[in-house]
Amino acid sequence: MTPPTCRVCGTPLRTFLDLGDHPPSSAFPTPAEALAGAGDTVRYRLAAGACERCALVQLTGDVPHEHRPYAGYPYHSSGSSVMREHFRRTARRLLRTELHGKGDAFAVEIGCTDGVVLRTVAEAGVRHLAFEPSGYSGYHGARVHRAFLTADSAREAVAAEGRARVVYAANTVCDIADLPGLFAGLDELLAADGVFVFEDPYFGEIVRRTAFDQFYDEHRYYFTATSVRALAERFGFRLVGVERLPVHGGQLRYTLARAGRRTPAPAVAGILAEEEAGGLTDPAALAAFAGRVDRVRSDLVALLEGLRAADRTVAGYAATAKSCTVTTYCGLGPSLVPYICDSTPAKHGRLTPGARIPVRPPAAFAAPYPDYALLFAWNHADEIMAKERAFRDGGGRWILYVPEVHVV
Ligand code: DWN
Ligand code: ZN
Repeated sequence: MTPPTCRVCGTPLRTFLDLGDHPPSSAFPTPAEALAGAGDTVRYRLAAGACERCALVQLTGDVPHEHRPYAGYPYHSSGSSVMREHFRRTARRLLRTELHGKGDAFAVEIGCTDGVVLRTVAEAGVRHLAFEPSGYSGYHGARVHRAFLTADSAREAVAAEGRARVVYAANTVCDIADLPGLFAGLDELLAADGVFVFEDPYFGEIVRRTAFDQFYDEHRYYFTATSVRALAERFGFRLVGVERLPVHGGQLRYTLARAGRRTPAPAVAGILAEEEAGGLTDPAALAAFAGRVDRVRSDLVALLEGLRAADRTVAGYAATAKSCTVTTYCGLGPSLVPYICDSTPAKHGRLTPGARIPVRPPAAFAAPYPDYALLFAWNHADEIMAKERAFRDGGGRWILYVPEVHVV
């Protein structure tokens, strides 16, 4: 079988992780659909590889949908107060550094973080537009162009609004299979001295925390500063800024400018050197990561089976996209995790993809509290554990599996 090749440069990939066949992470069937053998029956091979030439870590195979199944897509970034504040702070930073005093500046967001960023930008009187193909309407009044950013859609926007000083994206670029198409759109859309600022899960943190659940169908790419530098240069841009972010399990925020327009900040050389020294995508490091992932699976299953044998009650907390990877790879079903409580109304009364664990509203968590709660939204642990203080005070215990299986 021919080895998979890099989606950007065509070089053979070195596969380092194979988690088996998985359902789409956002396919939450109703009980009736599940009974009829529908809703979540599509499977794809969840495996990841590193490009030997451009260092881009990526899913090695195709996924069931080239773009997210946007009809009824159930993810809303505003589900977390920490994330809402993060996006407000980000918008204020962009206003201060890139948009302040820039006359009739125009700011664009790809994907829309529920409109939090653009509403903050709009309140400062800056023209704005979101390229967001989903039909989700809760964008708090932000101006949304229901399209993917491509050279054509960019030309349309420029004809109407002029070129953009800033294009921003959060948790979106890693989902976009056609990166050459994205950069063609950016080239049409960005002003000569404009910047493209985007943030995504950092592969360095995924490896450091053994956060294997960050691998799922929507995340096509797992960026590093090294791979983003190569990507930028391939399309006439340069990596001129990089910033570590604590959100979503550890992210990097990248700032790209057109070649020759800005001097790279010292932090760029710093992280590139750190990645080089750390051998982030060396075969041995990646094999060790895969070994740790296997260990998490055996430890988590052993813990849950032990709790079941001791007649202790367990519930899942937050039916995250990531949870699909964990339940599928570890073979967790309702016999080990009888239900998951989640704050997304679109998921209530449905079953999780593949594992078919019932999803219940948040109120079910305390009615009555389980003995143990398996936290699938570990990236929001501080916020959730504070909110659910009474669970812990009443003797409840949290099960976490990042960076290894442990109970708090
Ligand atoms: O990359 C992506 C990230 C940004 O968001 C998307 N592809 C899909 C999604 O991934 P996720 O579902 O793993 O994201 P979160 O933010 O880790 O989890 C969101 C889920 O957790 C929602 O179903 C809501 C739920 N949740 C909850 O039930 N109670 C979340 C919080 C904060 C809570 O308190
Ligand atoms: Zn490549």
